[in-house]
Amino acid sequence: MTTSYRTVYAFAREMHPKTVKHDIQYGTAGFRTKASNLGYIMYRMGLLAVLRSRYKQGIIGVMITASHNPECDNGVKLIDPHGEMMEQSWEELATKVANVQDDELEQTIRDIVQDYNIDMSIRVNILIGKDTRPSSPSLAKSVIDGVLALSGKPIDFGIVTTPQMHYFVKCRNTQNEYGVATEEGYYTKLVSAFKKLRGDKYNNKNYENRILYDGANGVGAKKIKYFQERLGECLKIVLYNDAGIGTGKLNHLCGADYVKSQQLFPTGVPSEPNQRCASVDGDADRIVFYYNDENDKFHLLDGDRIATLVASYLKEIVSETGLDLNLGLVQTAYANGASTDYITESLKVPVACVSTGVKYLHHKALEFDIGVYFEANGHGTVTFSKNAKDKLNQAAKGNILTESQQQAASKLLALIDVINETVGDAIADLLLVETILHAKGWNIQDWEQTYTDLPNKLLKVTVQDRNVITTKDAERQCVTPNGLQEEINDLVKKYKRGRSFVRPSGTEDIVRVYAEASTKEECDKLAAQVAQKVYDLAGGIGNPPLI
Ligand code: G16
Repeated sequence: MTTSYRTVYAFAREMHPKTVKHDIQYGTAGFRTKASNLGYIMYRMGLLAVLRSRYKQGIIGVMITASHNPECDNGVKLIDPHGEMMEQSWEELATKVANVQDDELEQTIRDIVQDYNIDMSIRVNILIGKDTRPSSPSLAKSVIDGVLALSGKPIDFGIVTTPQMHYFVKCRNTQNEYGVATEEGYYTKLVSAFKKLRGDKYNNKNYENRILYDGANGVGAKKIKYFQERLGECLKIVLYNDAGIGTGKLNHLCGADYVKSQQLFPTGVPSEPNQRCASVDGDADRIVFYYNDENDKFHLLDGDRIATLVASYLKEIVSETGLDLNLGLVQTAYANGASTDYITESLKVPVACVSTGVKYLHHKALEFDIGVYFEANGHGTVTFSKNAKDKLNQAAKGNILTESQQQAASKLLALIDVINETVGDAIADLLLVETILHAKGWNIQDWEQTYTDLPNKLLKVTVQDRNVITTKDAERQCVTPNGLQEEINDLVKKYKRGRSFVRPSGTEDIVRVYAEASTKEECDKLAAQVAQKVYDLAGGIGNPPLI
């Protein structure tokens, strides 16, 4: 044991010395910064993963990715045994382990072992995956060194999507009950369920089985090919932005984050009037849909749209089963006001609002039998409680229900298998949306017509220290700097259906500004004015935002 702890410092000093003086924070989805600053953080997260694994007595996952960030960045997401993001109570420990000096690392590890009463003799496996960034292989090596320094066993899954890693972790921890913990197992589970639901009729009414897919030049482009092979004519996925490894174009002018935040058609995808398109992000955990109409006007169907489509469909099937299952939807402050109105007033589904970050949405969703959660940026999934699954399994088998109720229960069970319940999964979500559109016989315009989005705008403001901005009420209110919220309130009052909030990003070194209002002009103006206030009161640097 002592030897093992010594290795911790020896490896740190010799191979992974701390290179950054300032503290690096655990953000919305783990540590994320310039890849060149991350070697020692990765090593230390390898150590932490082993501690967490021994503490939880389960398999832990480490995913190396900076998702939507530019290619020069990288990051790390830790995955808990249920396949969810690491529990928040350990984020503080992660920050501590990441930032202590090299010669304090050994003692920090000792303290954690003691405080959490961790049995260091337990054999543990740590699953490691990475995205296509050129920096990822060497960072994976650092994680592996961390795992080995505490005598854990690293299992390298190579280049995979983030949601695949979450899936593998859950499968391993459930002894493959959730699915087989291999890429093949993942493809087979999703594709078989999708094909079962689709049947022989590939098109239905207004629905046509062809979609243009923007792979963001990342792992989402690599992995969709396995689906194309397996789906064949059943769903024609036409792939664009598949530049492969190291081309320097990851997420550049394409991908889900670009399309959502710029509200623009991505580069590299041909504009065919009224054709349904989808973009995923750099680690394929987010997806947004869109099309250009015959006048070349861009139409976006983001995470709010996916949430409403999924919730309305689930509500229908649940009612067809006749079962008593409570369905709820979870959003963040970024959710378009019109979507929230539609969910509460038309769908009559309860809505909860939580802070940004899948970790918050996921936990809230677990409170329902069926919890649908989506961030407006396209990150989300559906969770099903054990109670819901038990009832559905019984209903599908038993004789207590009518035939149509039994069929609805079987359909819902198949739908569960199209969904990756562990985390937002762009490709699983694509299959889910395609299944629902097919079932409804809808094209993308039919989907869009369910309600009208309020014009909305996202801006970024660079400030000296983004932490001067603190928030409350699920990030809808700004607490500091003093006076900023009052200024925002005064501005919002001037606009019909105006709403705006600001928050520090947890993945980029910027402050995010969101605004919505009844017209595009007013919305753009409100966003720019709020951004200017942030610049003035929160220590803006560089060029002031344009009004
Ligand atoms: C991560 C999180 C998301 C969050 C996004 C942006 O996504 O998983 O929940 O919405 O960052 O966060 P922030 O506004 O704090 O920068 P991804 O896809 O980049 O991993």
